[in-house]
Amino acid sequence: MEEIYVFGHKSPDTDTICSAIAYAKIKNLTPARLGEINEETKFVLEKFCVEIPRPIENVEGKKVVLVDHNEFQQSADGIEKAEIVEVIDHHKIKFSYDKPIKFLTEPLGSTATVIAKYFESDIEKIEVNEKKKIKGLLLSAILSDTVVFKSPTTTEEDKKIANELAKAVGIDALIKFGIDIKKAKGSIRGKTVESIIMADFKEFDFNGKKVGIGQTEIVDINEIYEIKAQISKFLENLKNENYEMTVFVATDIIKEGSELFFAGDKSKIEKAFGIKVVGNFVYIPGLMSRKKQVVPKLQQVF
Ligand SMILES: [Mn+2]
Repeated sequence: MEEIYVFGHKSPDTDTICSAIAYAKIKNLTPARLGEINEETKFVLEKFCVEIPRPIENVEGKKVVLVDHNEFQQSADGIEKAEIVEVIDHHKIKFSYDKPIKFLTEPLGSTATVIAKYFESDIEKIEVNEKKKIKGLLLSAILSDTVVFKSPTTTEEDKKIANELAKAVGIDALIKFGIDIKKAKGSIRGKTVESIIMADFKEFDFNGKKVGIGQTEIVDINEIYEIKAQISKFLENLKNENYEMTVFVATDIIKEGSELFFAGDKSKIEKAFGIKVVGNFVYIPGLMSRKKQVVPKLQQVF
């Protein structure tokens, strides 16, 4: 039988990797990844003794299932010439295809929630040890993508399903487990500015203009201020190479707000967020979600 690959977006995060593994298990497909996994995802895979999916480079001519993304810009090289058989996602829809396919999306906090919700009976059929692992991965992905339920993308369904999964996996202290996952990403000290910004970087097309937005979650925002000059310089160079605007969102998950750095038209940032900006970065209280708070606001001003 021809192999069907399941993968999430570039700069993979925990939801992308765990959703790909879980859905591949459910449907007997091959999980894959676009790029290196981060420290947080590594922690989760080790915790539940699950192998890292294999990397995939070019998917031209291959059969693929996309999870946790639907924009070609965030997908594998050669995606325009791949055969897409299915999409499961929770992001805004920017997708068209020349054939009817299965396209499952719901505005929930993670793709893992969508999978846990719609494939519950399939998951129950998995062999008991494997099932526990898959549920552990789905739980971790929900906690990660919702920033332990603090992100405004969080829904009641995310909380309900996460609690059910935690019970099945035998995790009592759900919030503590979530914070442990987030902390696994660790300090940014000692990392290069490029690796910090590019670890979770997505490209968007806003009215024909290319905008790149990176995000990192940290437990101590002061670490960001130590490297603010390098961040600005990196964003500026990156913009000049390839973008109309580049943005980097450093989210403090304890303080529940973000320092937003940018290179590009300042008035667009001021207009999008309704704030006055001095210089090229600004702290925005309550800003947690790129998808729900940064992307739609910026898109509107482009
Ligand atoms: Mn996601």
